[in-house]
Amino acid sequence: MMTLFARIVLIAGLLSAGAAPALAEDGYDLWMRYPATTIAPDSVSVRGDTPMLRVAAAEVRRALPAQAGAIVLARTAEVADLKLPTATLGDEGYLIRAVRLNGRPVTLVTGNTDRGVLYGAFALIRQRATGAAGDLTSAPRVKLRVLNHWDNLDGVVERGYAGRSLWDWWTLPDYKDPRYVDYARANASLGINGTVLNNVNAKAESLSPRYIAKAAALADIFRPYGIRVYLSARFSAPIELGGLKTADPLDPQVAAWWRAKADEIYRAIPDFGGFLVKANSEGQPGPRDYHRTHADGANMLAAAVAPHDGIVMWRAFVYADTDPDDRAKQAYTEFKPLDGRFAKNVIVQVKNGAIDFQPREPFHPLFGAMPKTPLMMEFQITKEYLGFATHLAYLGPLFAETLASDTFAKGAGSTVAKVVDGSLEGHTLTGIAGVANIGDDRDWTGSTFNQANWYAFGRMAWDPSLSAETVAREWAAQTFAPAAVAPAVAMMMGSREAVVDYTGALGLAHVMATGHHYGPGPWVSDLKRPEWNPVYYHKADKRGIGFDRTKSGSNAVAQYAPPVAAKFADPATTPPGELLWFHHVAWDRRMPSGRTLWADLVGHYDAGVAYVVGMRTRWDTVKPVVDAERWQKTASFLAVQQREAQWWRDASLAYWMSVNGLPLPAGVAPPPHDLNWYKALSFPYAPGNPQ
Ligand code: BDP
Repeated sequence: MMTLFARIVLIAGLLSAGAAPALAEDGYDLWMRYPATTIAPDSVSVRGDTPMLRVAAAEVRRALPAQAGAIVLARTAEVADLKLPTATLGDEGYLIRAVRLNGRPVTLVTGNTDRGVLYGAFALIRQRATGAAGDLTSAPRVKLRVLNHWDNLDGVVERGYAGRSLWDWWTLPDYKDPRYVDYARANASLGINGTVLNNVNAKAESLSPRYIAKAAALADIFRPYGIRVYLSARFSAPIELGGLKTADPLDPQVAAWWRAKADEIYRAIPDFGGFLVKANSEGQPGPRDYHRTHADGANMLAAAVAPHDGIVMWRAFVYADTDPDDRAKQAYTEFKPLDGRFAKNVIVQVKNGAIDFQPREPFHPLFGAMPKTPLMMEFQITKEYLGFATHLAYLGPLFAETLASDTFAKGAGSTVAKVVDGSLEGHTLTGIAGVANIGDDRDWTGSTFNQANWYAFGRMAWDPSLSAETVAREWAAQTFAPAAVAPAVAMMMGSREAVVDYTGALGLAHVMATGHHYGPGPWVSDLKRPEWNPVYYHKADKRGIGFDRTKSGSNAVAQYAPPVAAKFADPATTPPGELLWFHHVAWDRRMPSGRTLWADLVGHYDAGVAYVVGMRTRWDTVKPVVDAERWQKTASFLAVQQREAQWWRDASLAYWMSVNGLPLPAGVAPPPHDLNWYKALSFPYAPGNPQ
């Protein structure tokens, strides 16, 4: 028998031998991993006393180490005698500067409003945590920086892979989970200033008095953090909740019902942001049901919220089973003629690409095509088509690629970013939305690296010109120990391209399995609506592969400004990454790489898998400097990703070979199973797919 002492010695020995270098962590703290010893409370002083200034000061006290020096938070009006250059700050920007106040050297954090001070406080924390220094001035380039939660009232998150909804609708408004405050802190730290609480596939009940009270409780919690609450509105709510016979937007009773509903919401939530609407899309009701236009529908709702300064975010994600035209063209066809017909407080929300959040899509042709209408960007942060929460895919490069795309709407340099930030046409109502990847998992987003996608969305919504790498570096510096930063950034930067490669490169899209969208399904051809089938998108046959969107095909290219249309109309000038999006190309076409299209495609699949192998190797090198819990979860997920990348590659190749009858290039490993084996796989309980 071991003595007690011997046992203690043994346990201590075991612990130190296998000890993690840092405390085990579960990722709950996100990028706000503050040091244990924090600043002395009296080193931070605040001029003024409002809920927002109070939370700003509390955050700084909590975040900064004892040696941070004296810090003063104040609105610019309080420090007018310093004559600081504050004109460019607007009502959300901030300035951080070393100054002397009352003869004492201090770091001043200031803004024209409380909100500016709040964002400045978080910027100071970020600056110190990333080892940066010096004066800092910043103001957001986009006004509405909004998360879209696709959260259902039963707690299921549509396309959510990080657990259930954060909102416990059942216990609200009485019980206020402290986590709601942490959610608000995280968003405020990035400058996110709005959140749509419920799914765009909305239930009318979200607008019932009971649920308005629940939304109001959340709004109260979020308010000091500068976050406004919005709701998705079901267009037919006047029928379902109001007992009306119609939801026709031109019916006076319908308009009156919405006005009264808006008044009711604003009584409970005085700073309610407004409505987000998915209408006449994928079975949702809308104005088209009454032969009215999207503008008729949007303007009617806009009139209801206008007296309260609310807005309507009206989605352009529409395609109809009655329209046989190329799905990629339908939103443009429907919305372009409505340019100039939307009310002032309507902003049209357009997905980054014309189909649906694929790993790569050319920018949506509506950007640049509706000069008289403010257009809001919609990105998807949750990775519905990029490996759910399990695959490591940093979306910064995807966001940046879209924002930097040149629409040529007003000549060269008319980037999507300039459309979205309003500078191209002088719009002041501007916005970026991100479909949230947040759930009630301890780490919020299902994996450590998915936190970077929430982070990147927020930072790039604030400043669409930030580079993906800058943002990755910033995030990693606040998330990992210094020695892990460079390897983490190196893993992240190529990770989205790797997903493109192993799911289908060169402009392939919508080749995933049905419903849950988990894994490959390029062979699917039997779904009710033609445009639900992957074969509709890739059009692979014995001769070639790809969707002809030139004049000889659907002519979707004509929806772009002439220089862009000309570029996309010719396979020789179409970027290789978008080739099969616009062209049906022979399998033996010579590619810029010198290989045939077929050999190139195969090469991309293998490169994608190889990248994941490389990420695993790199992740192994940081084991000594990352806490055991986060290291292990990431390592396990990378192993899953490698297996699934291989599966995508093998299943896809098996299918393409069944179509083109071509052998694999020399030295390439054949898929280990035949096509039927891959086709037979089924995943009835894959997450994120509400039935
Ligand atoms: C698709 C999703 C679906 C959403 C839809 C939308 O598969 O769950 O409802 O987009 O954006 O990507 O409305």
